[in-house]
Amino acid sequence: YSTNQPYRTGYHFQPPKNWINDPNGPLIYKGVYHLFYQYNPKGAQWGNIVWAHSVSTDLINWIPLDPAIFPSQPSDINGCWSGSTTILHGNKPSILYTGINKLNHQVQNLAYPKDFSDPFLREWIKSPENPVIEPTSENKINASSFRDPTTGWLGKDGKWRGIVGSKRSTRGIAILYKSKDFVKWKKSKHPLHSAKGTGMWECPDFFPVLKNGIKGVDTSLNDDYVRHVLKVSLDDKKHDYYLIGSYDEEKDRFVPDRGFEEVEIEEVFRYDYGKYYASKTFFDYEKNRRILLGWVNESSSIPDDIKKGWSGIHTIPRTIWLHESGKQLVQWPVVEIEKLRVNHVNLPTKLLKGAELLQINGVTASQADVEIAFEVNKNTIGEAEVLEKLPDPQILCSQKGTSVKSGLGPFGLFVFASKGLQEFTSVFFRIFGFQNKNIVLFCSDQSRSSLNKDNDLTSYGTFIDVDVLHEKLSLRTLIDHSVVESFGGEGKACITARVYPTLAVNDKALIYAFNNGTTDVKITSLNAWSMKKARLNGKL
Ligand code: DQQ
Repeated sequence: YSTNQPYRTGYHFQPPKNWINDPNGPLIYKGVYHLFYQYNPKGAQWGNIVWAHSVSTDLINWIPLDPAIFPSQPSDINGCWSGSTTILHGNKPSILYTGINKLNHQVQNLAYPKDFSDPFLREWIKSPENPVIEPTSENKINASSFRDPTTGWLGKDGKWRGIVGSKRSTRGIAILYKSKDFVKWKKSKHPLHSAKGTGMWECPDFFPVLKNGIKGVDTSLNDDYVRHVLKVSLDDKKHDYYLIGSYDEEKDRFVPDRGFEEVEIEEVFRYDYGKYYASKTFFDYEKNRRILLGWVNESSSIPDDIKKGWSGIHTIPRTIWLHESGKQLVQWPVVEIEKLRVNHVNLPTKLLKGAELLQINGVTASQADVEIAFEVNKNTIGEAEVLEKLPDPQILCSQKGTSVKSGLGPFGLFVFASKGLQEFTSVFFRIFGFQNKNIVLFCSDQSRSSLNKDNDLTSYGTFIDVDVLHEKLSLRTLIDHSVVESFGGEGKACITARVYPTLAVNDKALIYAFNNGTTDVKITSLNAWSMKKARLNGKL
C-alpha cells in the first residue's frame, strides 16, 4: 500500500495494515493489558476473521503478538468471531468466543492460555469440549443469530453466568447460561433480558457500576452499592445502546429503569452518537476502574479503503462510571493519554463575539488534544431559539449545521480546517429554549470535512444534559489525522467521527474556536496540546 498515508492515526489503536473490527476480551493480567480484536489477515475488508492480539502497559502504546485464536477445529473452521475473557478462580484467564462451525452455525467455544506464567499469554489452547454451547433443535435457537458471549460473572450460589446475544423474529435477546465449571453450560429458562422490535443483539456487555463515585468494580459484584448496566450493539441500527437498572440475582433477570419497550429508541442512551460499535468493558483491578473500548469504522468508500490498505480503528480507551444523577454514564479518556501531550497552549479567558473566529496556534493541528469551556451570560439566555417540540437531535444538527445562525450558538471548534475554510469539521453546541427550560444540542458536522464527496459526510448529534445557567459547557476533542473523538459536558455525551480532508492534511490543518451565533459567549478556559505519536503495533 501507499506510504503516503495522511489518514493513519498517530495515537488511536490500529494495526499496520488490513481490516479490524470489534475489540475482544480486553483484560489485565500480571500487570499487562491485553487487547484482542477481530482482524482480517488478508485484506482491508471484513473476512477470514481471527483474534489478533496486542499487549500494553499503559493502554496507549501497543506491541503486536501473533493471533491468539484462529480457525483450527470443526467448531470454528469458518471464523473466530467476538467474545470475552473471564478471570477464573486462581487468577486463570479464559476466553469464550463464537466459532463459525463447518455447517456455518454459530457456536460458543472455550480456550485457555497454554502457559499461565507467561504475562503475554501468547499461546491459547482450545478446550477439547468445544463447542461448549451450541444451538440445537430442542433449544430453538437461531443458529445464525447466536453470538458474542460476555465476560462471566459469579452468582452467590457459586455458579458462573454469562449471556449470548441473539434474536427471535425481531425480538432482541440476551440468552442466559449457567455453569459450575465454565465448561458445561446450561441454558436458563428465561433470558437475562429481551426487548421486542430491537432486532439482533450483538456484543452484549453486562456489568455493575457504583452508585456513588467513579471507581470501577468487579464484574461479579452485586450489592446495595451498585446498579447494573446492559449494553447491546443493535445490528439494525449499528449503534451501541445501554440500559441502567437492577440485577435481580434470585430471578436472574435484569430490570432496566427505562427499557427499550418503555421509551422511544431515540431516548435510550448511547455510548457514542457518532461512528462507534461493538464496544466492550473490562474491570482494571490494578487501577480500580472500568474501561471501555470501541470500534470505529471508516467513513471512506471501500475502494479507498482497499487503496490505503487498511480499515477500522479503536477509540482511546475510556474510563466509564455512573453519573451522580444515576441516570446516565460518563466516559472520559484514560489518564495515560495525557502522557502524549506536548506544546501546551493556554489561552486566557475571552469573550467570543457573535460571528467571531479565533485561531488556536502553537499545536500540531492534525494530532492534538483540545479542551475548551464556555459560559453563557444569564442575561442573554432569552436569546436562545425556542423549540415548539423536540425533534430528533441528529436531524436538528444536520438541518441547522454550522452555518445557520441562532441567538445562542452554534459555538465550538473547527478542526481539520483548511486555510480559507474550504474544508472543516465542526464540533459545537446550540442552546434552545423548550418548555421554559434550556436544552443543549451537541453536534459534530462532517458536511464540509472533505472536498472528496465519496466519503460519508453525515452529521451526528444528541441533546446533552447540562444546565447552562449554572454549569460551564465543556468540550474536549481528540484530533488524530482522520479521527475527531469528542466529549461534551465533561463526558456526558461522546461523538466520534471519521474525516478525510484533502487540503487540511498534516501541517496544513488548522484549529479554530468559533461562535456563529448572534450573541457573545465567554470562553472560560482553553487548553490545547500537540499529541506525540504512540507506539501502535509497529515502529514508533
Ligand atoms: N462482529 C463479529 C460478530 C459480531 C459483529 C464478527 C459485531 O461476532 O456480532 O466479526 O460487529
